[in-house]
Parts: sequence; C-alpha cells; structure tokens
Amino acid sequence: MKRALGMGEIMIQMNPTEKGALRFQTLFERHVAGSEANTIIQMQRLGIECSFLTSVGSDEFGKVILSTLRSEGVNTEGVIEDEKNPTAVYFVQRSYPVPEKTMVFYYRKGSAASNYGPQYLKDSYFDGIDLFLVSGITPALSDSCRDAAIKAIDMAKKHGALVAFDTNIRINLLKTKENALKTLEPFIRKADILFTGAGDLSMLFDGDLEKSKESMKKMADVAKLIVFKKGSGGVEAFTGGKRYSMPSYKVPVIDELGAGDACDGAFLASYLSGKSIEESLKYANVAGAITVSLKGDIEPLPDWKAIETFLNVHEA
Ligand code: KDG
Repeated sequence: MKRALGMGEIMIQMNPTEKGALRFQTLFERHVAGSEANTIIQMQRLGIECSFLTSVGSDEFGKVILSTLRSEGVNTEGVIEDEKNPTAVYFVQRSYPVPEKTMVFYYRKGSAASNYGPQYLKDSYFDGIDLFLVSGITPALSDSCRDAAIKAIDMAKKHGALVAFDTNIRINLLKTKENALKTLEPFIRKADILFTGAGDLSMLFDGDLEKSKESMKKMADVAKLIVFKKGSGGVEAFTGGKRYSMPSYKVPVIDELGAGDACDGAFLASYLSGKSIEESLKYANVAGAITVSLKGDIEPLPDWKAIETFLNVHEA
C-alpha cells in the first residue's frame, strides 16, 4: 500500500443552513476542514495510507478535528495538542453576493496550527512515505509554519518521497501579489507534482494565462508534473512535454469549497496507485464534481465505489 503524509491547518467550518449574507444567518452546521487535510482524507478514502502533521488547540474543537482524522483512519501521531493557543474557526457565506460562489471569513490569527514549527518534525514520520503534501496556505500562516513546511519537504526528499505542492494562494494571509510570489517560489521550485489553477496563476502573473503557464513551467523546471485546475472548465496535466486535458462533469453547485482539494487527492491517489494520467485526471474531475454538489469539504469526498456509481450515471 502506498503511503502519504500531509501538513497544514485544520479548522472548524461553520456553514450556514441557508444561502445569503452572513449577517442574516442564525443556524449553522459545524464541519471540519482544511485544504491539505481535505486532500489527505480524499487519498485515504481511495486506499492510500495517510498521516498528518499539525497542531490543534487543546480544546473542544481540537478534539473534533482529532476524532475526524482518526475516524477516517489517518495516523495522528504527528498532531500536537497545543495548551496555549486555540483551534481556528471560519465561517462560510454561500451564494452571496455572487450566486453559486462561496466566500470565507477566518478567525485563525494566533491559532494553534499557526504556531506549529520545525521543532515538531521527527524523522520517523517520514519513514516509508511515498509522497509528502503541503500547500501555499501553510507557509502563509506564519514564519514557523513556513520553516516547518520547507524542512518537511527536505526531509521527505531525503526519504525518497515525491513532493506535491498546491499553490492555494490565500491573499488575505499573504497580503500582496509580490509577497505571494516570494513566499511560494521556493515551494514551487521544490515540487515534483505542482497543482495550481487559473485564479492563482492570474494572481501571480497578472492575469495573462499563456504567459503565466510559461512562467510557471520555467519556475517549476524541476516539477515532473503540473496539474492545472480550471474549475468547471475541467483539469489539465503537463508532463514529459505532453499536455493532457479532461473536461469537467456538469453538476449543480451547492458549495464549491474543497473541490480543488478533492481533485488533488483523487489525482494523487490514482497516480500513486499506478493509474495513467488520463485516468487520474478523470477521477480528479469526478471527486471535484461530487464535492461541489454538497456542503462541507470532507463529507462529500468519494471512495472508489462512489466514483464508480457517479461514472455509471454520468457516462451512461
Ligand atoms: O480548500 C478549501 C479550504 O480552503 C477551506 O475549507 C479552508 O483550508 C482552508 C483555507 O485556509 O482556506
């Protein structure tokens, strides 16, 4: 069985039962979410043995996060319970002011996860792993998180693992485009598998998609594989001088949060299990489609049976 290790902040997501401006919402569902954890749980559901590195508060929300990871079978040996700092919370606003678009409001400054650092990394976490995954959110959280992410990548490489990196730009954390590029560049350079999307590229390279693809290819000259997510436009991969393209499935959009992570997770699980690039892109699209059609980032993530059922209907 292939093994993967992820790192990143996991938060409590408060998702209103109704669409519309947050100020009018009185009823919320409590979910657990965080980009890298979403991807790792997607991989675990598709048969990869996964572990996770983060800090959670030693509080009620930290307990929910731990039990969510454990109930999925993800190894939590590398999760620190922080006595001093809280688990972060964020609120979701759906379909307002842009219909079918989700906005998020974070309460994460000074969180337990943003106090995670390189001192918590143990060599044993990397023994036998095939892949290490982190995204641009983690280095944007704090200097100590950035240092931990860089150290973890170097440790993963020393252990012979592939490194997957999703640019995942959070401009509210990175503040400016210049800082985004400066912060993410070392990670882009170290990635073997690089995930990105039109939104992130246009942020880094001023909206010129063709120029951005060229610049990204140059920056990622060591990347073996680039996966380019286009939302409802499908997903593409660039590897070995070839371009692979797969259109998306048309589904109703309820909450698009977490779809990119589902896409990464299904792609990585398929690719690590020896499936072709075309098959991996197809399963990435299915996972994304299932995730946008339900609330919550983790709950909708499909297993192989769910993927098969979806395909039986959508490819009939
Ligand atoms: O990818 C979805 C996530 O972005 C979201 O659920 C929370 O990890 C998160 C973040 O930092 O935005």
